[in-house]
Amino acid sequence: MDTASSSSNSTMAEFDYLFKLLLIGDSGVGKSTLLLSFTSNTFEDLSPTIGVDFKVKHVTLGGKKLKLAIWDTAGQERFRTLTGSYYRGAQGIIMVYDVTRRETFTNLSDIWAKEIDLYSTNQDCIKMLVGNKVDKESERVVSKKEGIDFAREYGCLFLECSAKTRVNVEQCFEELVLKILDTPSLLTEGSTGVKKNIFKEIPPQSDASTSGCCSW
Ligand SMILES: Nc1nc2c(ncn2[C@@H]2O[C@H](COP(=O)(O)OP(=O)(O)OP(=O)(O)O)[C@@H](O)[C@H]2O)c(=O)[nH]1
Ligand SMILES: [Mg+2]
Repeated sequence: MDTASSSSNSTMAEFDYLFKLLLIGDSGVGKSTLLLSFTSNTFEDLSPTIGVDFKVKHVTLGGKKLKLAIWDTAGQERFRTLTGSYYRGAQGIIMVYDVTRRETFTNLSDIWAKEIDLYSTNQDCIKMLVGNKVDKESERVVSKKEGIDFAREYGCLFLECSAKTRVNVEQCFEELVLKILDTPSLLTEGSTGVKKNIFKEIPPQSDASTSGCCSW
């Protein structure tokens, strides 16, 4: 694993924060294509993901140098028990559906929101809802308003995009990351970016009954 070269001198560090982001959603909605589009600016017809995949991208946003570790999970049900463990410690989760396939949208509440409740360990983790494949406008069956309403109900950010034409692809990741940067608890507790507090010192005069060992 890469680490920042110094936790005390951020100008020397490779990055200020490491953020773990996770892509979830039904098989075929375009998670891997979206990730490829974001990290390599290319479009390829990909095969379904086996288990999980992983890509890294360095960006500078909000004046911070960031290392994004983006985990791309398989949507196929047979991998579900495996992918659950990858929610741990994620600061951001992108839920993707396909605007041309209604079941991928209904499964957000039937499956994916429940998976987040079950497996996510960061209470303040930022969620982003993404409706993909807007280039296929004539085949659209899920309206933008339905996406907005879902996002409002579940407390998510929301965007529609096309991994194929790259419309809104960067915005999906950037809006999510800016919101993470705006959430202090995610910068101190969940982030391992500057290797802070890995070996936490015992606070002076700690009271064992109130300062548990498992606060993060
Ligand atoms: N037209 C169009 N096709 C897309 C878009 N994004 C993905 N696709 C296509 O949709 C299919 C599935 O894309 P993937 O990225 O493999 O889907 P996935 O969500 O990673 O699927 P799993 O790995 O099985 O969970 C591929 O044939 C892609 O080329 C898009 O924005 N527009
Ligand atoms: Mg995939």
